[in-house]
Amino acid sequence: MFRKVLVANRGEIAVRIIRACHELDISTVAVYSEADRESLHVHMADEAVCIGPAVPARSYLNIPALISAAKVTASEAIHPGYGFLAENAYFAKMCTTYGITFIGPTSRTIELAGNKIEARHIASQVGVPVIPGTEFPLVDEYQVKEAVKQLGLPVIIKASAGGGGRGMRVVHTSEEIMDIVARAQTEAENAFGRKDVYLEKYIEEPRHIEFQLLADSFGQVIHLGERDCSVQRRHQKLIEEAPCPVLTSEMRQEIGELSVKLGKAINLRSAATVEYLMDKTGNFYFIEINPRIQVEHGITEFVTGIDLVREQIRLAAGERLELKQEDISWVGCAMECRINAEDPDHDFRPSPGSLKNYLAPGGPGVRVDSVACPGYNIPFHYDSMIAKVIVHARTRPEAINRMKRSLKEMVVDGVKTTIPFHLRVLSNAFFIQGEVNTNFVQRRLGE
Ligand code: MV4
Repeated sequence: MFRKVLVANRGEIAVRIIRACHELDISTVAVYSEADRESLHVHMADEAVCIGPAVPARSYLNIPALISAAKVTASEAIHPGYGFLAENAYFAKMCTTYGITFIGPTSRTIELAGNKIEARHIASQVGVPVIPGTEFPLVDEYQVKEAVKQLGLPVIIKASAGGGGRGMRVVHTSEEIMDIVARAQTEAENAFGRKDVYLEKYIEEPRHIEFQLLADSFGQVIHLGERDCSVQRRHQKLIEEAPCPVLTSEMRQEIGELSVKLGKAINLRSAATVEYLMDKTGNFYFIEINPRIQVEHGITEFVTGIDLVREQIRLAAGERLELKQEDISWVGCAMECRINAEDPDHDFRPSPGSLKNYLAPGGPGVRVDSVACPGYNIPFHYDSMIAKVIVHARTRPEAINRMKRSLKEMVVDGVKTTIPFHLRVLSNAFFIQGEVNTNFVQRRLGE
């Protein structure tokens, strides 16, 4: 096992990783920008290194600064968390070049996952259902027109290097399509450095369901079931739950096994998530694979009892998966609300500033992952999530009830937060019925 791990991230995920390391008796190194000097992750780690100014490009995205920090502290491994460099194949490669273990998949797997056209191809080869669409980057008008004839409108144009909702456009009429393709290519080139775009049939009002994978370096891959992340707004997830309220155990097993096949096909190790859309008739379609720990991993931890970050570290150290698929079972229902410093009454605009009073909820079945405390100053340079409230209960109605109780107990003074929004969702009749899809917030709450 590693003696020392550097955590290349900030905020609640840095704290989460430090906790997992300390439970494994691993010494920790925090890195921080000038804006995070007083942050909780800096206090909790055994050592801390300042890696640059607040602007992410010069600190948390600064590869030479991170590799140097790992070298001077004699760290044997780097955990990238999520966001920042977590899906940067070049960073994973640089870690390896400098003799540091990257706690995540290989740079080759990250590259594959980052190429959506390639990932779709591999998925369909192993029998994972993919959304009907084009198998190659779009090149000429004839090809586009033929594809639209086959698929029918509406279609969606996606950047092969995009993901998480970035670089997508829905097309409703065939007259506009060539203009939109051209614009999408230019945008993709500017945003991602690769201009490839492809077409898919547009799925209306789908549920967003993702399967958690764990893999070791000996080719063993297991799945830990799914999370329903349909409650989101402008591609920002707001509430996630496990299990998905409408999935049968037969479907879980079928899609789980297909996800495992895909994991094996891309030589996965560590943790990853396979994302699907589920249409109104219950059909599943693969959309992308995310080779990282995700924000919402805690709900899977609650229902399976498995510490995913601990597993990531063990697996990166070359240990075997101790659990077989038959050993995995799911208990109860877990739900997560992301508490953001945003004003839900004003289009969720950021509400940065200093916290005055702060009190996290507690009690049975409640977990709060956060770096907030009274007086904490929320830097405007980074994302606005200040806490994740995660609850676990025997049934979904009990989980909803426990979440409402927790959010009412929580005190966050000094900034606007998404708490009132969450309380509205938790009392919404459609949500209570488990009737959610990616248009829920817009359609049912009029946001
Ligand atoms: C789609 C889609 C409908 N049809 N693809 C958005 C995030 C990215 N991972 C894929 N996304 C979508 N792809 C087809 N063919 C609708 C979405 C989508 C969405 C997906 C998941 C969660 C929230 C979403 C919100 C709007 C659109």
